[in-house]
Amino acid sequence: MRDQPNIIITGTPGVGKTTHCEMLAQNTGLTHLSINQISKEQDIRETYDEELKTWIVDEDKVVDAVMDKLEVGGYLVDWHACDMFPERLIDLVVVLRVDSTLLYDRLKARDYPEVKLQENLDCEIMEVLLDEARENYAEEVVVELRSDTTEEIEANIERIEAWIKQWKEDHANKA
Ligand code: DAT
Repeated sequence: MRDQPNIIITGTPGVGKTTHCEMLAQNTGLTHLSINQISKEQDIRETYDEELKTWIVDEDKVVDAVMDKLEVGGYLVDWHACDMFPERLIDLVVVLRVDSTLLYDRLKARDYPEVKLQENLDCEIMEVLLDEARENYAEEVVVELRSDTTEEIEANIERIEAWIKQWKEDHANKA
């Protein structure tokens, strides 16, 4: 039995996952689990896609690397995919969404190559991550939140903090 929840913060690259996870980690004491960072540190990157200028990670190895942590609970999983984590270990899936013009500007600032930029814009417009979350988790576990402005970040953080508080209360009552 976990006494802290696990939350996935997902969405297209540039949507604000890292920003949200860092603020939430600071405010709530949950730990930011950046899959990007773990895949670099543990060398679970598989191949380098020259055209997209990006590493493809081995998802089975990602899950192996974080399973023990998720079993304990208290993690904010930061990744642009959510379908590989066991449903029983995930209590909330937050799918961040952004206006495509704003996303274009954020990715342009990262010097993404044109093909990678376009692929990510398509991913956002086609709601790929939202569909993936809805296909893999129960309806009540998936929350879609806007991340266009800093005011929205603040509102999202407040809302997720309230959810964490409620989760802890509910689980304390059950214990
Ligand atoms: P991700 O981790 O999803 O790739 P990020 O947190 O690194 O995204 O954010 C990318 C950039 O966009 C970064 O400069 C912060 C900015 N940003 C993210 N969410 C924002 C928001 N809701 N309002 C304004 N800027 C935002």
